[in-house]
Amino acid sequence: MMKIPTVMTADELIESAFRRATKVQIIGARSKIDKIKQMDMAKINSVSDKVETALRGYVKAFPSLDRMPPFYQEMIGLLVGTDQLKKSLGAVDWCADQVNRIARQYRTGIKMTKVISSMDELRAEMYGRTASLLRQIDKDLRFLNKARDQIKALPTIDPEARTIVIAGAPNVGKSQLVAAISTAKPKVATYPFTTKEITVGVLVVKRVRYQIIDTPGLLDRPLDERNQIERQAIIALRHLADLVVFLLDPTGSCGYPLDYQLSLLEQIKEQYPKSKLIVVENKADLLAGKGENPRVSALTGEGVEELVLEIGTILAASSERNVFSS
Ligand SMILES: Nc1nc2c(ncn2[C@@H]2O[C@H](COP(=O)(O)OP(=O)(O)OP(=O)(O)O)[C@@H](O)[C@H]2O)c(=O)[nH]1
Ligand SMILES: [Mg+2]
Repeated sequence: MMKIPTVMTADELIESAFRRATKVQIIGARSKIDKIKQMDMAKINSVSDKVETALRGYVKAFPSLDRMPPFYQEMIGLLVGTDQLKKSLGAVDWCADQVNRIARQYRTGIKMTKVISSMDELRAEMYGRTASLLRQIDKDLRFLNKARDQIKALPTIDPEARTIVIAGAPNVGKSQLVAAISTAKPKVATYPFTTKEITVGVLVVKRVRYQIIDTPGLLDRPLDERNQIERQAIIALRHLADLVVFLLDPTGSCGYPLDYQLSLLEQIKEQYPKSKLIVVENKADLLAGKGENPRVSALTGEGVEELVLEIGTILAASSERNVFSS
């Protein structure tokens, strides 16, 4: 969703900066000693420029969390870790300052000396110190590169579109339903915890475009016991839902008895009392008679069209928007 460049490791940066410096050329030196002096200074500039530009570029490329919509703030906090992110960005910034500082120091040193061998020695020393500074922040650079991949993989949420969040216990057919009614193609499988992250699809009802979100299955347990996968569903419920469709599997073939699912439903209703919520029973193809709530079969398509129309009606009637609110 955001454009962040690949973050190089310390060794990659060192290699690339030193390689670039070998290409430095000096034209029009007045003497041999002048040429060497200029050459060593230019190499130092080249190395420090390259390193500083790369490091400052990383710091700038990472989105500033405070200015992000709360959904992204929480997702990055959950998946990446806000404290470590801030620490690592701080370390990278610090390193850029240090490289700049020692480059200045060694340029002055070279300027002052008249001995050819000390010029080369000073330049080599500057290289060594730069490399060791970079190695000091190698852990941070690697962390940032991983963070970059995680941030890039976050779903793109349209802040303008009304949003439906499909929630429920594991294996009840949430992904099957989202696949049946929207452009999303989440994985559907016979076992629980198939969905490990949020998937976004688009659903058009009466020419209005809605966003629909498939979430990982939730267990009936308190928030502080929820794992990282479940917490993504909670974050979607908290920040994105204009309408929650709570899906039940009354057959229990999902592996969780109906009572268990109803207890989870009560918890969700209590925690998000402001969200509009409808309860839908899935797997109608396996059920006889009528249920307490509207029934669908995400598998055969039975009742699905009615559900979609109902969703459209509810969302069209509500003027309030929830997207990106906290
Ligand atoms: N018979 C029947 N099976 C269904 C129906 N909907 C889903 N299933 C099956 O139920 C199983 C679970 O479906 P998923 O869509 O992966 O369930 P989920 O709720 O997304 O599961 P998690 O992502 O693990 O939480 C799959 O084997 C589906 O084919 C339905 O209406 N009828
Ligand atoms: Mg799923």
